[in-house]
Amino acid sequence: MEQQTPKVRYLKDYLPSDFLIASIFLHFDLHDDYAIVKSILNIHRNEANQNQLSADLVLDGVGLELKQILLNGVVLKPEQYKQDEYSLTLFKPPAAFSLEIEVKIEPQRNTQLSGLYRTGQQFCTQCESEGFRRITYFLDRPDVLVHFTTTITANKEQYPTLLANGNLTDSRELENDRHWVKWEDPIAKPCYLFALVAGNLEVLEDTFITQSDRQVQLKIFIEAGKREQARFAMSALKMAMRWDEEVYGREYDLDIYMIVAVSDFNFGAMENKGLNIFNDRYILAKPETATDEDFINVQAVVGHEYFHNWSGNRVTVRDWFQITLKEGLTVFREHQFTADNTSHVVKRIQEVKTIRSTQFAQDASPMAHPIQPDSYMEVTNFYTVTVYEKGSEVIRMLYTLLGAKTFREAMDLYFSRNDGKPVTVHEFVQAMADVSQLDLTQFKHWYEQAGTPVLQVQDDYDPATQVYTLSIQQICPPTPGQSEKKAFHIPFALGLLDSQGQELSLQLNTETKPSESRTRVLNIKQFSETFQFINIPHKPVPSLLRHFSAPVKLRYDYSEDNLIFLMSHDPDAFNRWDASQQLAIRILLRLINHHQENTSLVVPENFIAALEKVFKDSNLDEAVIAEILTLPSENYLMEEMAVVDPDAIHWVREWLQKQIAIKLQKPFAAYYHQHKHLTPYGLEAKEIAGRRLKNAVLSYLTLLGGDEIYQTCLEQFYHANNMTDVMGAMTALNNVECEQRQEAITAFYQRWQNEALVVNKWFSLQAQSSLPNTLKVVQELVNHPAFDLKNPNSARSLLGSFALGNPYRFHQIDGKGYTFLADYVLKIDRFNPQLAARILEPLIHWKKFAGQRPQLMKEQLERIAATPKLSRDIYEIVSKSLK
Ligand code: B3K
Ligand code: ZN
Repeated sequence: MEQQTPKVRYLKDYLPSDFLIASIFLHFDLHDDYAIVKSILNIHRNEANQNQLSADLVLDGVGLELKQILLNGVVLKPEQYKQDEYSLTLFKPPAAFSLEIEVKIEPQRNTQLSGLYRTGQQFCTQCESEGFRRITYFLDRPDVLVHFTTTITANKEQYPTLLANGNLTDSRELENDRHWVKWEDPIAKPCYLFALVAGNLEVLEDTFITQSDRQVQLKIFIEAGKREQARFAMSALKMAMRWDEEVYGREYDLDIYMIVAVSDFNFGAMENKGLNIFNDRYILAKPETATDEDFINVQAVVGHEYFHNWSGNRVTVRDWFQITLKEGLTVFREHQFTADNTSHVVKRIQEVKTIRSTQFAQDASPMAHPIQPDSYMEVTNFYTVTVYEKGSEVIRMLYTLLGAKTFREAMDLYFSRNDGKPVTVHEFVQAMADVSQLDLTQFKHWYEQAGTPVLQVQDDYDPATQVYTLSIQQICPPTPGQSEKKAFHIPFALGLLDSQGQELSLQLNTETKPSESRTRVLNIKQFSETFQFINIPHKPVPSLLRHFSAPVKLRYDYSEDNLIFLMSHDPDAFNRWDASQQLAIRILLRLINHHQENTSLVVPENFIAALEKVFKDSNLDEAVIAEILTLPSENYLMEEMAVVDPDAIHWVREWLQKQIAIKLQKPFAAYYHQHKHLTPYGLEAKEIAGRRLKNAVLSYLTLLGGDEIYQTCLEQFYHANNMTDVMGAMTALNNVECEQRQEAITAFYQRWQNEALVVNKWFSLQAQSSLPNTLKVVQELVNHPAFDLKNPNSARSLLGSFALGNPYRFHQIDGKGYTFLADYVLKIDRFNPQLAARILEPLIHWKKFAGQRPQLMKEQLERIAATPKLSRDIYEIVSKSLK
């Protein structure tokens, strides 16, 4: 590779900053084609730092045009400092001093959406992780906490709304149609939490009374005309504020909380202190344009960013190796919040699906990393499903080990002990250990070791002694840089069922009496362990890894009969679903084998009969029924195969779906016709579940083909009073070549062409079709007038949906999908590396595929690697993938 190899940063090299900044006065002078940023920094040496390595002060800065620099009011001479592409070094400054810096930047040319940039007619910022250095010279690291005062001037007509963190303390009119505002943030923060917004925005306002009776002003800023669409987000915000008080005792600390929705944003949203900036897809929602899932996501992301105010902002991170300290914890809190407001079982099922279909894959890839990585080239590559979702699973395990009450006490201690400090995962685990008195030394391996442990379980029942023995082995596969693993501490939840499906009481041979709960958590700490349950009258059926009590792969040789038994009898609804998944996987893998060997496929009557029983079980939540009826995704199946054959996976999965549809046509049709009638749209869990099952059933029925059912889809499409049902009909039609599909696609665009977020659904749907011409369609859609490669939502809806959401067509054997993706990765890398890195992801798993695919994928990776001037983001992923 020709480019300069980016530097690798190591956790072990962490050193505190030699200098600290007590306060910054920041002034922004905004113009359409440039901005002047003046700052006054009050700097002093870090007395606490014994190392005192450098006498020089090195400030971070990228893409800045330095206009002026003064130390204690005196202009610096050229020999007193030096500048390079990434920094400004001051030679031997005094122990305490003020530094005045003036730089010029060009936000309108900032296409990577990091730092200060333009979106539509607005200015906004994104500083995490290292965006602040694109605004001015600074110590751009999270362990430097600073008091911010921000002033802004801009044209009054174009930018009537001027926002920054904290409280608005002053404002005035200026000459030449300009105005000036002053914002002061009373709470010291790292610069990654800085935010500024300027624009002509509408606002939705409300208030919240905190538990200690303080009034907080709430404001959500949106583009003109969209106020109504922010109401749901506002109610979600108030729910989140109340929930955090009730569940964690956490109260909001400032007098104002603002959210701004923008349409160009690299990810979901950002928790800037008092001024969240959101991707508008997680704010705007109305029934005609947002699906049930969209509504739930809005609630989740609004909650997530709000919860960061304590887990992330008040207690922040020492360095960027600690992302999971705030993200894993905040995802866990967000999941609890969503579960409390929807359904615990359904929410858990969805979390586990994400872990199994995407996180397990990452853990088995060349980019595998522990939730606390020990090195990186580009930190933005580490905002991953591992750091976030597996990070949340690790917190959940602590929650399981400590129990709700002790966990809450430990959280209280964590917050009070570390308030206002930048800390590491160590401080978090320490608070958990101190309160619970548990030894968590071994548990910490979850933070340090990558890879998905496999739990191999064997059992034995002795009728003579009535002892049931479980032998458990954990195997921890090697990952890049970690060939040997230490044993994990794994909480393993299980129940034992008798032949009627009743839960047996559980007593280990080491215990004097049975435990109260019928779900028992075993602590697995060795590579190999045995547990004996006594007084078990008959051979039980084990219900293992309940609620997915640890992010592991469970291997236990269930008979199909046992899985069917669990599917219909486990009192634990989550494990009913999980049994259906295990059985489906087993059947699908067997069918795939037969398909590859060209032997004829035998319909799994027992499985389909079990599905029918579940479908007719009136005691079960309809959303859980829908989940059980949904076969494991192609991505999850890919994870379960040693050599992945995407064609066989797709073909067999569809074949099995058809068999289910044939057998259950009658009850499905009856259900659909009973439930198709319009009712007013509502977001109660029951209403959402009803739509979910109705649309699942419609998809099955559509697989059977025929004009009549296609027409039924079209009717639902035209008559629906909400986007969930519109999309349900479109999804059902999406994989069949028929007039009705074409009609729906055309009509959908006609109707929604002015709503960018809805047009993205239209792109996404077409990109996910299994029809043979999908790649061609995607290649045409990139030239569609509504497609905007520079807008991350738009780019992801088409390119991401195709490459990540449509493995069958992306991995088509001629390799054209790979070339197409690589072309776009290179194109996007030139203007937005973070976006390019996300799109590149599917190519990194090249080694595990069947046929010529590995070779073809590798060629594209090599082509990317050989391209000059790659970003650090792409360089890191490509070079690690090719190792
Ligand atoms: N903390 C941000 C993510 C920042 C990503 C930077 N590349 C949003 C969140 O997780 O809440
Ligand atoms: Zn977060």
